[in-house]
Order: sequence, then structure tokens, then C-alpha cells
Amino acid sequence: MSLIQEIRQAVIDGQAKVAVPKVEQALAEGMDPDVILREGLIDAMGEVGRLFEEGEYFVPEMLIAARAMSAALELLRPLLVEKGVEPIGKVAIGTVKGDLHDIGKSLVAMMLEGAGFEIVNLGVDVAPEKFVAEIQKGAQIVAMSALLTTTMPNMKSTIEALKAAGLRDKVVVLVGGAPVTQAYADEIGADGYASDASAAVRKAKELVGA
Ligand code: B1M
Repeated sequence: MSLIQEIRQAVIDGQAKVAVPKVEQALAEGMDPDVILREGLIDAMGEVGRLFEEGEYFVPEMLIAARAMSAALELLRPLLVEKGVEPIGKVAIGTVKGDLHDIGKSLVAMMLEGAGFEIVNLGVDVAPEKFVAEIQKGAQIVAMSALLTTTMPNMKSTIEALKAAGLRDKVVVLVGGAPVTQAYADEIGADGYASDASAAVRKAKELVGA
């Protein structure tokens, strides 16, 4: 197995303790950080998404793989910035106001990062104004998560706040979370809905034409 395949496999297996030194070795051997990112990390997360969709992986496997990817990505991040590798797009992601559920949103954020998006993770209990402020700083995608039926309406409030700020036409809005449906996304005027983290990656790419 080549070094790049070993990196890819370590991420698929969720072994951060293997992935990180392998990435260090690859960099020491002069491998292009962009190749490590695309063929090692991003490709691995694509495979993880596939395994999840086929029911071979569940949320815990997806989480540890995402963590291994994030740990390895930390080594590449400064080199990629230096090299000027363009992210696919900038995503402002958060769990909506009043909602403290963090895990699914963080998983979506990690998978999007693994797919090549730049992520601004606004955390949980994110007020509409906070999303608006991040769009004013240049994010192109608003990604909102809600786990409670009582907080879902805050997705609509955020879309209304974007409209009030004159920003609605400049961004794409992606929504998800256990109680959210495609019908609800349509009702509130979101651009896309995804049922899980790997579907969120597919939908975000589709929305930005990547
Ligand atoms: Co809460 N909680 N919780 N909870 N909690 C649920 C959601 C609940 C369904 C449990 C139940 O009653 N069966 C219920 C909601 C009922 C409803 O509204 N329909 C509930 C409740 C009622 C509450 C409280 C009100 C309880 C109380 O205090 N009385 C309270 C609310 C607090 C608040 O937010 N204001 C509360 C609190 C909590 C904890 C803080 C204790 C904890 C969260 C800890 C944390 O996140 N750090 C918690 C937990 C853990 C859960 C359950 C058990 C698990 C949620 C989770 O992490 N799932 C949950 C029951 C359940 O879901 N079975 C429950 C794993 C995660 C990977 O999945 O978040 O669905 P999920 O994300 C998925 C998809 O939904 C999707 O992709 C993810 C990965 O596949 N997705 C997106 C998510 N966001 C997306 C965004 C996208 C696209 C896809 O695009 C942007």
C-alpha cells in the first residue's frame, strides 16, 4: 500500500494516531499538501460517507473518522493557506437559536470541511443576527441545524433576517436536523435540505455548482 493509501485508510478507520504521523511523513518526503488533502483526506471522507449510506458505518464510526481527518487536516491547514489552495466555498454553520444540540451539526461541519469547504462554526444557540454578520464577512452558505421542533422556526427567522439585511440573494441556505424535512425546507424558503452529514456534503456541492 502506498503512503497516500495508508493515510486514506487510517482516516477511514478513524485512526488519528496513525493518520497524523503518516501525514507528517508524507510532508517530510516532499509530498504536495494538496495531493495529501484530495487523495488522502477528502477521498477518505467520501468513502466514509459511502459506507454510512450503505449502512456499514454508523454515526460513531463517522465521527471518529471525521476527527482523524480533522487532526490530519490541522497539519496541512497552514501549508494549504500558504499555497493558496482555494476552498470550494465558505460555510457559516450553526445550530439555531434556543437549540443546544451540537453533535450532528459538528459532524456536518467536519464532513463539509473534509470535502474542501472553509468552515466558520458558529456553535449552538446561534441568533439570526450572528448568521447575518458572518455572511457580511463573506460566507456564501448558511448551514443551519435544529434538533427541536420548538427551535425549527428559528431557521425561518434567520432567512427573514437575511432578507431584511438584503443578503438573501447572495447566499445559499442549507438546513437539516432530525425533525427537519424537505417539505419544511421548501415551506421556509431554504435552498436545500439534507438528512445526514454525507447528504449535506452532496447538497452543498450541488448548491455551489462544485
Ligand atoms: Co435533546 N432532544 N434535548 N439533548 N437529544 C432530542 C433531540 C429528542 C428527540 C429526544 C427525545 O425526546 N426523544 C428531543 C426533541 C423532541 C422534539 O423536539 N421533537 C430532545 C429534547 C426534548 C431535549 C430537551 C428539551 C430536554 C429537556 O431539557 N427537557 C433539551 C433541549 C436543550 C436545548 O437545546 N435548548 C435537550 C438537551 C439535550 C442534551 C444537551 C442533554 C444533549 C445534547 C448534547 C450535545 O449536543 N452536546 C441531547 C441529546 C444528546 C439528544 C439526543 C439523545 C441525541 C442527539 C444527537 O446528538 N444525535 C436526541 C434524541 C435522538 O436524536 N435520538 C435528543 C446524534 C447526531 C449525530 O444526530 O443531531 O440528528 P443528529 O444529526 C444528524 C442529522 O440530523 C443531520 O446530520 C447529522 C449526522 O447524520 N443533521 C444535518 C443535523 N444537522 C444538520 C444540518 C444540515 C444537514 C444535516 O445542514 C445544515
